[in-house]
Amino acid sequence: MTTTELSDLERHFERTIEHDLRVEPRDWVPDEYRATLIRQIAQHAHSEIIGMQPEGNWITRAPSLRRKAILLAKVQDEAGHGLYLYSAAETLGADRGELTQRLISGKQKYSSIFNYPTLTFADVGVIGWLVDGAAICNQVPLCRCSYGPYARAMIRICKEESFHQRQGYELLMTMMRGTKAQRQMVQDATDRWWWPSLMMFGPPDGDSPNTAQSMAWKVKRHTNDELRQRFVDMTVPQAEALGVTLPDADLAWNQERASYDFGEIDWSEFKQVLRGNGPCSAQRVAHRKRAHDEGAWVREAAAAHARKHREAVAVA
Ligand code: FAQ
Repeated sequence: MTTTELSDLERHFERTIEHDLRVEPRDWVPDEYRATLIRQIAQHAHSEIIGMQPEGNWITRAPSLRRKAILLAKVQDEAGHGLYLYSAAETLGADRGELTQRLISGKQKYSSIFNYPTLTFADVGVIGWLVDGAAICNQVPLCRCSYGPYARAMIRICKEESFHQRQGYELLMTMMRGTKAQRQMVQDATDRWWWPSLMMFGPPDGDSPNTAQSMAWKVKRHTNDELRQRFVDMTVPQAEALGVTLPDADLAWNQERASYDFGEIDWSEFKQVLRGNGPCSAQRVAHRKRAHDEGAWVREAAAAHARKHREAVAVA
């Protein structure tokens, strides 16, 4: 490719971003843009798949058939989200098998939040309320991401996350109308999940190496701290309506900022979790690896079927 051709392509890419148009798989993109998207989309896909485990833990022990059916549907949706996202990564030239290898060998990250245990059924409700609530806050702006296949996948994912958030909140409302022990379970789960939910948004803006470039490319539309603040402001009134206390003595309405002030996040815990030292990190990755190994025969059978089908079509 000549220098003139390359600069024409670069200009076209920059104009696409500038005019808020979508970049599509057929378009030329800078290598760094492709790498950033593969990194973020793969991490997002891995999070959805690993994120099936904490709640999957309760499917066989759900307290009623209704709760079991809802939970099964939710966990199945998460598998679907992972699949749309791996497909979006494939449009950028990534190989799904390779991405899975990078996950199970610890080379690629998934969300810190899924390294915490689900100790009681109230955790299922709190994951819906706080974790899906945080996911929605973070992901609604991604529906306007500059990369078309990712943005379009996010539209459906956000609709489903919305159902997930509501089922969690409804579950908690029901428990709060129950016995004292049930109310305590909800409070205990809230205490354990609140701070990890705030960490989901990523490091503070000053320590976020990727934000500036991702915002310039309109991959990210808001910074980590902006979205974290939005989540806190949205969630405090929900906690009040539910009747639980958020475990932060510094949480207070700031009239001047028209937002809630909140306490210092323990970033050393976040860093530990990212290094693979979260309470359930080893268990989550080992489980994913086991499932992948045990599924080898299914992948082989599907590939053999596809090959036979191709050969039959070629003969006909
Ligand atoms: N956990 O420079 P930044 C869900 C990494 S889906 C682990 O700020 P960036 C649905 C980051 O990758 C939840 N790692 O990075 C569900 C980077 O590492 P690298 C997942 C984290 O990309 C609900 C480094 O730290 N959602 O919950 C985390 O600009 C219920 C520096 O960070 C998405 O993935 C973290 N929390 O911003 C499922 C959404 N935060 O790669 C089941 C899409 C940061 O340079 C049940 N992703 N890191 O080595 C994003 O919006 C962004 O990637 C951020 C991070 C905001 C997560």
